[in-house]
Amino acid sequence: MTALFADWALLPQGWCANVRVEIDAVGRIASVSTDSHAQTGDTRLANRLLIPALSNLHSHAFQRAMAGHAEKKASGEDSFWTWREAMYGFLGQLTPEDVEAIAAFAYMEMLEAGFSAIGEFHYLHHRPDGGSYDDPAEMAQRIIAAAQTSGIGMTLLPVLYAQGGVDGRALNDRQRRFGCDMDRYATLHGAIKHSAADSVLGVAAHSLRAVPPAMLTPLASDFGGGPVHIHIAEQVAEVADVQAAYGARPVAWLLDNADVDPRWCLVHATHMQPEETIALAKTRAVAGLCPITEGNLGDGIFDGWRFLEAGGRYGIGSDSNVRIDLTEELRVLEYSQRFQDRHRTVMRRDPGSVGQALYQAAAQGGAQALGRQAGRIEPGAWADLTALEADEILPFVPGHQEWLDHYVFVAGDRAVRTVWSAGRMMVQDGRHIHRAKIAHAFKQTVAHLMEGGS
Ligand code: NGQ
Ligand code: ZN
Repeated sequence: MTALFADWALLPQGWCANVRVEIDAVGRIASVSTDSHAQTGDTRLANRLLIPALSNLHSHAFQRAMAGHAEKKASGEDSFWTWREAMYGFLGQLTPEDVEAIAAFAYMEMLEAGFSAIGEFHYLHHRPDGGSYDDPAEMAQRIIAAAQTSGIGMTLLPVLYAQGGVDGRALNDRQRRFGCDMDRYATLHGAIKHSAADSVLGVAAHSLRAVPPAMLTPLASDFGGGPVHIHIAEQVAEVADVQAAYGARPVAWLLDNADVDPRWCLVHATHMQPEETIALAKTRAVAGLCPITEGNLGDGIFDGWRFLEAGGRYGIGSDSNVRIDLTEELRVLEYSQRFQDRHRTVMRRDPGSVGQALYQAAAQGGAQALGRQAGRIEPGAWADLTALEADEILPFVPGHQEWLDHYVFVAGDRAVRTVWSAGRMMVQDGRHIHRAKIAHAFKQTVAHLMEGGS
């Protein structure tokens, strides 16, 4: 048993003083006491604010290595769909070794940003020609290995990708690395299950474009009771495609044709009619918002206020990993609402700190989406914790307690000092404890990818 002692900690009931958190041998919180005293051997978190670390609910780790390489203007109109072509071109050359090095680097940056767990929406399964690796779960093993190297908590979401569009067209050459029919998917999922003991294992449908209706129910019901994720309504063109093919918009169609419940996470619930927004909120499923990527790709803006009013749950994901910045995700979420609604303080219903409302909603929604007991500092939860530097949260006035507004809106990620995932202290003084090694491997990987002419 180890114990942390913090002057201030954000507990489910609010900010509490002199908090002692005991962590057991497997990394769960054993006890939390307030108005307590430090004991000999406790780790004293002097001048720190202890908060639950966040679960990042959506990532394609490999895309980290193309960050900054798709921002050049070419002739013609650039869109999500032209970006996707660039992304396909990039992933075509990736080997399992490349994926492992890139993912470890992305996960390291996530930990440094204050994310203690990741939901990897993993679809890069096969060889470039579409054939299986000798171990069909080779790529998934690399993702798991990267999580272990970095120390981040993993929820692995092997993705079913079966067709090239809502009309049932075949995968194109560049999509072959993703493709599975139901049998191949079952083999893959079974192989992953054997090696993912430390991870939460869920399922994912890539999108309504890539998974035909008949496969959705077996996908959600035949692979255990873990999380179910799907890209749902990111682009207006996909909304129009689904509407034309199935007679309803993606969110409305899904709610009518699948048992959407709290296991589900609808990633990019961007384009919804008011009725869809309200109906989604009522399912208690999580809306997976990826504000930085959604801005980067020109997706559109989520209907935050209506969703919140209806009691909706959400979390945040770093998706394309073009920039890994936890507080920027929350700021872009709130600011996109302000741009859209021409109001302020949108993402909170009752009076109080907006930063805290954003942070706590994302902590709880993220943990729910990852099937991870986390997001709150309470006994039984994983010790997923972040210690912020109080001197970065200026003006730090005890008793004022709008500290997360200063963290989210003003200081940003630089306030993060120490991060634990399941009790493992992976970030100290703002830097990952294995940064040099992981960064070196990433740099070499990127160098050889550039030589390869991407
Ligand atoms: C993905 N990313 O699977 O990586 C997608 C692009 C698609 C985002 N949607 C490909 N942000 O949706 O077809
Ligand atoms: Zn995605």
